[in-house]
Amino acid sequence: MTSIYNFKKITPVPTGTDFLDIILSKTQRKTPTVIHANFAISRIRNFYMRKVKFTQENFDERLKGILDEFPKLDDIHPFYADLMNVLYDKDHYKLALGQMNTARHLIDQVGKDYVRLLKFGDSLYRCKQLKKAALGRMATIMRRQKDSLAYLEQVRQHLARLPSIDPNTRTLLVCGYPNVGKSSFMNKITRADVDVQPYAFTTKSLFVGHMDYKYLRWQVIDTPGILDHPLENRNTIEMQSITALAHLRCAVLYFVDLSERCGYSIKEQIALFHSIKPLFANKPVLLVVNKIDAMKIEDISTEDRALLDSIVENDKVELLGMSCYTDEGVMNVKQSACDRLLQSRVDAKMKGHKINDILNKIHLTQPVPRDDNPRLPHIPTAAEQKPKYDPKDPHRVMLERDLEAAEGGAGVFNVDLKKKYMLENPEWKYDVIPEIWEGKNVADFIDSDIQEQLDELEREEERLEAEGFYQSEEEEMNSEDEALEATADAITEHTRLTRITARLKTTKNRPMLPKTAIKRNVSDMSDHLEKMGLDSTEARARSRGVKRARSVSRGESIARTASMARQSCADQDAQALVLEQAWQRQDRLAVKELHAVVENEGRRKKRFWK
Ligand SMILES: Nc1nc2c(ncn2[C@@H]2O[C@H](COP(=O)(O)OP(=O)(O)OP(=O)(O)O)[C@@H](O)[C@H]2O)c(=O)[nH]1
Ligand SMILES: [Mg+2]
Repeated sequence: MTSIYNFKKITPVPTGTDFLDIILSKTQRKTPTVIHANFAISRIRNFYMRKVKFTQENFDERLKGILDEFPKLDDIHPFYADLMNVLYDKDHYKLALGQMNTARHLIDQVGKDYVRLLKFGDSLYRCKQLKKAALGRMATIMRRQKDSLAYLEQVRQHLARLPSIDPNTRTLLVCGYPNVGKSSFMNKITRADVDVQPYAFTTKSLFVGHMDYKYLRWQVIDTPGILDHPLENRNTIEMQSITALAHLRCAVLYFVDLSERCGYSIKEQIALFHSIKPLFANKPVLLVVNKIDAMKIEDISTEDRALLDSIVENDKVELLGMSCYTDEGVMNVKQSACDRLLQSRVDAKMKGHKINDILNKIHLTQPVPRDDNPRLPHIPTAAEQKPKYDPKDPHRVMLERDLEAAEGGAGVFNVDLKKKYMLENPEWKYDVIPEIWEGKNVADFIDSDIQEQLDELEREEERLEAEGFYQSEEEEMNSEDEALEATADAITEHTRLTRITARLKTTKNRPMLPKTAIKRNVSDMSDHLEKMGLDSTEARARSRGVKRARSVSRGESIARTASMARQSCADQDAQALVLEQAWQRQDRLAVKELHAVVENEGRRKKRFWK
């Protein structure tokens, strides 16, 4: 059974000095360490700012971790909240966590302030001093928290050892005066192992044990003994029992020791019952009289008997006797408690709202008798008379398992199948079955009408042959068809090969050639065109035109540089030349472009000289 609160997984809280060591060494390890006065000041500032920020973030992260992991008293089940209040003092606990929170904010502020100051640091020395001051102030804040840290670590260790009590499950709670035998009962019915000693207050905290009843899991809580005095005078040990009684929905087993060997009189024990009775409200209560081996209920004085009876009558409590020594009545107490708790849980659920939703889904079918014939259960007489199997009885019916054990166990023993053969004469069971008998194969005679079946098959065969069933229907292929088939094969083969070569060509990982490396000149193109029977003069003229135009645009980019002025004369010459050539070719488009370029150029140059 898992607790809903995982108090066992809280990370250990380091002591004050350890906390500082962890954070500062982390800063040392995780931030750069080499800086030089000759470096640019912005670099020096960044170097120290990073250190301050990193340290502050680490403090923040660690402190936030503590704040998040420790349970918040307002968020957890009231049982745990009260138990923590009893054990660690709610105010102290909240104060410690509050101080952690304050320290976190103060450190954040220090970090922010010093990062701001570092922005104005004008030398390596000054920046270093600022960083030192920032880390020093953070350390001072943290050093002041050493008591809170130590306290929180103690709380963590104790929380981890708390029993995992599930406040919402079926629970039996054992309570009563000290030394009355509560832990003895707990050890009897659960798998727990609680210390049992003949003196009071052996059990000093809550213990939880688990058991099964009616295929359900139950938790049994053993509580420390309670004395009968006002609530204010109760110590931490007793208060744990009171907390459990107050907050857990459970069946209460109030233990009394009528023999008074526990050291407390019957009157005191009954008085305690009455004083803690308000805590039993809405819970099934059982008054368990323990140690009946030492003193029976009937043997007590009439005065004490009257006290017991008054409880039973007035408070609707069940009185049960038992003894952990003789085991008398222990199971009875367990079963009664479980049954009463189950009943009360069912009653509580029946009163709730949810029950209607569930009841709507349940349909109970009642079979209607089809006639008046009585159909009583029937056990065959043979089954009834069969002796009951008893492994200790030497005359018992031997099972296969017994035989196996007797004859060498599993792996050695072989199951005897022949023993179950059903034959005319049971004596034949173990006879050897021959394969050849009087010169004939026994297998031939297993199928008695085999000859007739064979004859039948042969007759059918003859009939089929006569009908021409097996005559070949294949026609001879003529030479034309053969040629067609050969061509089809050749085509298929060719397609297959083409597909393979194409696939080889388009392999993804082939080395890519840059476009510039693939040299294709105009003469290649014209050759190719002419080979195809086309006229290439026009294409050649066009390609030349484009080339010239590009060279101008390259000039354009050169002119953009700072050496524009120096280049301009040469460019102008080149432009003039190109223009002339273009005019000659009557390439109007190119001329238009060139005009635009030249104009642009002129404008830019003007701007440049300005
Ligand atoms: N004669 C007799 N003695 C018993 C019986 N059950 C428990 N005892 C003895 O009573 C003493 C106290 O038993 P515990 O089980 O430790 O009692 P407790 O109520 O858990 O005591 P605290 O933990 O101190 O509150 C032990 O010496 C047991 O041996 C019983 O049925 N008969
Ligand atoms: Mg005990």
